[in-house]
Amino acid sequence: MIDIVNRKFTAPGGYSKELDTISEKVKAGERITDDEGLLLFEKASLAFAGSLANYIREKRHGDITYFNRNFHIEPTNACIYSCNFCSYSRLYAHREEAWELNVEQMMDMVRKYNGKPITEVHIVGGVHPKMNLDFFAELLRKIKAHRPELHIKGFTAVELDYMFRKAKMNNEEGMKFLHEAGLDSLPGGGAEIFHPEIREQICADKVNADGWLDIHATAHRLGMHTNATMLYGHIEKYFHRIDHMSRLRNLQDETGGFNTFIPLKFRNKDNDMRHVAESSIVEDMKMYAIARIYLDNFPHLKAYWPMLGRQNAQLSLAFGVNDIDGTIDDSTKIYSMAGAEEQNPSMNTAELVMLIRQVKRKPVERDTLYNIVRDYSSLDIREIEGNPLLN
Ligand code: V47
Ligand code: SF4
Repeated sequence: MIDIVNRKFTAPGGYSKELDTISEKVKAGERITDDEGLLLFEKASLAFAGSLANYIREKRHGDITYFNRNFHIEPTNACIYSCNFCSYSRLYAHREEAWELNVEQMMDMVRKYNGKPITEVHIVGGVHPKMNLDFFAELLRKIKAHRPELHIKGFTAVELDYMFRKAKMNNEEGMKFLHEAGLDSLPGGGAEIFHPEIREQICADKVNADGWLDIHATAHRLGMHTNATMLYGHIEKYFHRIDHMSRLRNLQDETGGFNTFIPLKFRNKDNDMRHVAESSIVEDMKMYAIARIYLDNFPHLKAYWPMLGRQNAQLSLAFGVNDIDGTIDDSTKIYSMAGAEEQNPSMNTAELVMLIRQVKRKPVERDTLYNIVRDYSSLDIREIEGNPLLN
């Protein structure tokens, strides 16, 4: 790690005074304002935002880059909602391509990992009108009975909002019920863009910003950790991104329950927003960098590699990102159907470790809550490849 505390990040052009103030604040560990966040989007070069973000990343995490070993279950792709950016939902338009798994089929997927050293199952899908709270509670109990130590990260606030309302429970009652059944933490999906100007145009019929935030606040109050996402790079303006991150930063000040922020790049294949161009890679890296600078109270920033592709995920490690999610297997459909870089996202541990090492960072396996499982930074790669427990 290079000590750059005293290095000056000089901003070019007409806004250099304001940008210099941001640089001073970052070096002093102070929070930037919403206006300053907006200025970074509008006026800062990628190099300027990136060097500040990398400074914060290295101060907090050094070269450590986390990954975890998980697998995904997608109970269904049928969904009562009709988000315009979604290429996944198959309830109405393409019924013949819809799937729904019963509890036993999902337990078969869990059993497939018997003896394999995964630490997390990630369960997210569409909002199926018939999959209710009791159905998912049964699944959670069965997973825990089969493999008690497996961390269950499941259900977006959108799925939970529907389940709770259908069961006539408030957020606290519903969350307690699922937590007692075995739900450990929540993924960050369903956040999209909170600002109503955009939310009403891209996903008008699902839970709104306050509803999403209340579900996460409720989980935090029960001692559960959660993630947060933002779907960016479509019709939103920069101030909508700042508004989104501001609501998250405020809630985090109150609860401290968020682990990770995950910017999700909008992909335009096969959905009702296919006429909207995708963001450039420069824009993507700037998004990561500004998120790292603005969200000073979020410990971690994740690049979801199946969406970005492997090389761009490597690049993001120089722009504030310190986590590249997990090994995953090829059951994840929500992105491949939207045109993500990786059509069959699967990487084994040796591949992930190499990917991180190639860009001179330290690969460290974590569990969902960022406890260190194993440091791979100096393990011989042949040792990893030859050991089924490491691979
Ligand atoms: O909320 C849907 C996104 C999210 C598209 O918490 C799209 O660790 C881009 O929440 N282009 C669900 N994105 C996935 C999710 C997630 C993923 C990885 C890790 C974690 C975590 C959570 O997928 C949705 C939506 O924002 N999405 N369609 C699309 N066309
Ligand atoms: Fe349903 Fe989620 Fe797709 Fe929206 S993004 S239509 S809630 S599956």
